[in-house]
Amino acid sequence: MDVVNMDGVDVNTSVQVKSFFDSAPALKDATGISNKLTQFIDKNSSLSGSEGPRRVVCVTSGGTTVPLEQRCVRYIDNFSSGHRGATSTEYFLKAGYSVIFLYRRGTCQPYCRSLPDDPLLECFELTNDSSIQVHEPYSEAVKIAISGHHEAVSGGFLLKLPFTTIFEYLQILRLIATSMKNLGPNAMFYSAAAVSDFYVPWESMAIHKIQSASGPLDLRLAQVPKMLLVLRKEWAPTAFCVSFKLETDKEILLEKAGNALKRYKMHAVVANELMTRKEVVILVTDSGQVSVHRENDNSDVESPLIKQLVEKHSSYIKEINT
Ligand code: 9Z3
Repeated sequence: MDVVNMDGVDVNTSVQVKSFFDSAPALKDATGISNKLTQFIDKNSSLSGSEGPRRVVCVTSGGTTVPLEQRCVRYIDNFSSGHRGATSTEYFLKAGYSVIFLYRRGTCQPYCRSLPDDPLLECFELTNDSSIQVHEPYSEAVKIAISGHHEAVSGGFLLKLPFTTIFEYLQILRLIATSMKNLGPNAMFYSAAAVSDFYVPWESMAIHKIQSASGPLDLRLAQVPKMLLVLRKEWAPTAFCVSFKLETDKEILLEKAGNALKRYKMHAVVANELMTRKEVVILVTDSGQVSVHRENDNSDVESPLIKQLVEKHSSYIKEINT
């Protein structure tokens, strides 16, 4: 039998969470991040849209790394490109939300999806008089990137916070969640980041570069505590919470997504399969499962997905407020 705290998190998870944070290396510039968050939330909570107070969504994006050494040379990583998070951010902004974009350094950024891999070198060229101009084939993509990004950031509607390791990710997520508490049901979490399931606890991690001369390496990885439940129950108890379930085996995807919905008390789980993730996702809620498809090869599955989530969020806010 699980022993459960007042807030619904089992005691075992609480102990693991406490030990994760107690032993994590201190977050660099925690005060600077907190100040940015306070400013962003204060500004946005005083704004209102056509449907009441402005809503704020935290979109997490890209994969966390697991360092193997404290003075890190090697780490475990995963495939996530950050495309889902960046694209979804654009659609949330379009829908009138403000977005806290918690992203893995170096991954895909909102409004930059149509730019080439090395935008600075490929999109710009030197003219004969040594000034810089946009290389014609990219002029439209560059305009979209600069104007979209500028409008969102200078308007105070987009706050971008980078992470690399699992330690940074979870520490920043906790800061975001606690600063969003005042927004009540107008807050949403959209957890598209691919979060490591296993990690090396800081205190049992080698300090220096692991030596290959010592022969084959045996590593014991601890399980990352199930933070979704803590997010939902302790850090942001009134927010609307959406998580993602990724599998490569279609047969187990929906069962796993259903389990996540119940276990972590999510309001919605987006189930996706690795190979088809850009074409179709399945939205799993208490009312059932709905397949969401992109309209054509040139459109984004995030467009209909965000539309459905915004509707569900509206119903949730209404229900809480009545
Ligand atoms: C997702 O499932 C995202 O949709 C993808 C997006 C990572 C597949 P890309 O960044 O890919 O566009 O290349 N994110 C959540 C993945 C995840 O780790 N979920 C955990 C799980 O499946 C729950 S937190 O157990």
